[in-house]
Amino acid sequence: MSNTAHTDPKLAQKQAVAKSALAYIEDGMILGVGTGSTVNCLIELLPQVRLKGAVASSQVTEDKLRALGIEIFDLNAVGELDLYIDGADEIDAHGNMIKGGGGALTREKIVAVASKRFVCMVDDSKTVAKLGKFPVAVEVLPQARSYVARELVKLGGEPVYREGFVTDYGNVILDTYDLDITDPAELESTLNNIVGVVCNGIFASQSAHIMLKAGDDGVSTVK
Ligand code: ABF
Repeated sequence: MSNTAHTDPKLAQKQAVAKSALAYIEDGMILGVGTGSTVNCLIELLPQVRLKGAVASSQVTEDKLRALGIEIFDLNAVGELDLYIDGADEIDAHGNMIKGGGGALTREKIVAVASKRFVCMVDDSKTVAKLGKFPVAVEVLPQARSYVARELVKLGGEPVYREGFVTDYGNVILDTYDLDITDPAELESTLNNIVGVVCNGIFASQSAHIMLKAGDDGVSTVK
């Protein structure tokens, strides 16, 4: 058996962008922390800053933060957060994003909407002129799965059931390909209006305020 470890070709960019995100963290704050491999690079750096604690956007993130001794707060107990830092699967020039490849979209959206500022960290594979190559994750109540799938087809999408995956809230995910995302905010709202949909992976109403974009030449900031 080969012992060649799988290496992420974008790891260096993820580490660089995570390092630059540290500049947005203030002493003593309660930080909203996202989910994914880019955020994992940030979590590794958090012992360098002085946080009061964190609100986590997934159980996986929560476990990693606890392992570092960072106190976890319930969002209901802390009110509005000053800052949420997360990654994305795709982001356009306006800060609209597709998120949810990791399946934590609902909790991510809740923490994002409860935060004053959203800083999104991406490597150069994530920036797009128009959203939509990456499938839109639609979190659905299990009983509504077939109905919602038919509605997504009517919208021109091709939903694929994410088999063997259950969200932190006990729901299922339909990864939906081929949606026309000309107007991200409108499609986000249309998807939310389908009965049985809990949340969808278009983040237009919660677009990023600041995009930190890593490239081979360093990290640039788009506001
Ligand atoms: C999360 O992290 C998700 O919304 C998105 O799917 C993912 C990006 O992950 P990675 O940083 O591993 O590319 O925020």
